[in-house]
Amino acid sequence: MSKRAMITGITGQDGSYLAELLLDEGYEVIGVVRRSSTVTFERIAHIQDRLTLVAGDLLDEVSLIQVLRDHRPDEVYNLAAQSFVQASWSQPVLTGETTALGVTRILDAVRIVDPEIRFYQASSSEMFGKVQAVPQNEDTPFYPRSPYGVAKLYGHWITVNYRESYDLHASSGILFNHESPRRGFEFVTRKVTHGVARIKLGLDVKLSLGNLDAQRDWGFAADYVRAMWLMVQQDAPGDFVVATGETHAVRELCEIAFAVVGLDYRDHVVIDERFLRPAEVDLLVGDPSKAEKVLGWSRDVGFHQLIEMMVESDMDQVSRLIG
Ligand code: NAP
Ligand code: F7E
Repeated sequence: MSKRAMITGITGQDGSYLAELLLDEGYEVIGVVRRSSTVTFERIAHIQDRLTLVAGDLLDEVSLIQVLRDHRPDEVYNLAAQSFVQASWSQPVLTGETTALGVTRILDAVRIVDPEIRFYQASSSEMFGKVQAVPQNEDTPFYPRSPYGVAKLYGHWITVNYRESYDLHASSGILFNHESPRRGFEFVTRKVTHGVARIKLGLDVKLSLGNLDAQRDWGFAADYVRAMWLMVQQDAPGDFVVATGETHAVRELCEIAFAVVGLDYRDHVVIDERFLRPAEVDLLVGDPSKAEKVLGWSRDVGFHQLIEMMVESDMDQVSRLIG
């Protein structure tokens, strides 16, 4: 009999890649989607007829209990969140309700409906924030620097706590930044690759950005969802850093992305203070040794290849738009 997995956040970047992976592995996939006035299924349109989509919201525990009762999954992947760091300063309470307390709601729903369900929590390198060691691994102390980072830290510890309190098979993936052609437009990689395409195709001249000196460990989303699945397949649950082990500045991202289409970023990028953050995370670089050793995980796509892939995809997309 095929296994059944439930994904919250299935309409997001990671949800769409994870759904593809689980379908390929022969799972029946249930996607939890929140009600909105317009449909947000763009990223899963190509697989929608193979998914079961059900209504639920991380703000409403009863809805989560109901979908678990109705569909009785073997595995739950909690990817839903208010995931944009910058927005977490303008909506700190909503971010806390969704990204922090939402984790308790879904964990509690699992505990009530069937504590045998295996659980994955989407934790984040933003929990390291003002980093206390370089590179960061599972033992590095946390120091979050945004309401989002603080909320994710709560989500991480409540997952550990439910594992220890109720013996749940609950794992937490501490994932560093991961990107793809399906990344939201407000995140810096996609903002840059989409901006490059619009400039190259004559729709824009300038691209406004914030801090070009920030450094991130950027990987490819499709590689990272494989690590999520591997965590849930282990005999014992645990916490795992998933990263490339390399770090690059936003400036370098710009250099590479503009160069893909033969442009120099210095002719187009302007600094706009609106994109600076009240508190910045200056440097992130992860040590994925534990994931490599225990899960047998490794990444296929490197930074340069990732940015090229995103620029090429945005060139296609913007070209189609202008006909
Ligand atoms: P994303 O593209 O922003 O997707 C977020 C998903 O959460 C969307 O499907 C969204 O639904 C859903 N959602 C938001 N609020 C909800 C609510 N109240 N109830 C139910 N669903 C809700 O994020 P992502 O990049 O795929 O990231 C997936 C997860 O990994 C997130 O938890 C994120 O914080 C975490 N993470 C991401 C990264 C990264 O670099 N991408 C790194 C570490 C951790 P709508 O479509 O309706 O908005
Ligand atoms: O910013 C700088 C910005 O918004 C990266 C989320 O998936 O990864 C993501 O969080 C860096 C920051 O991602 C602009 O200041 C400069 O230093 O792409 P980002 P993030 O904040 O690292 C973590 C792991 C998550 O968990 C989150 O969910 O780029 N930056 N100029 C800019 N950033 C943006 N967005 N826009 C700019 O114009």
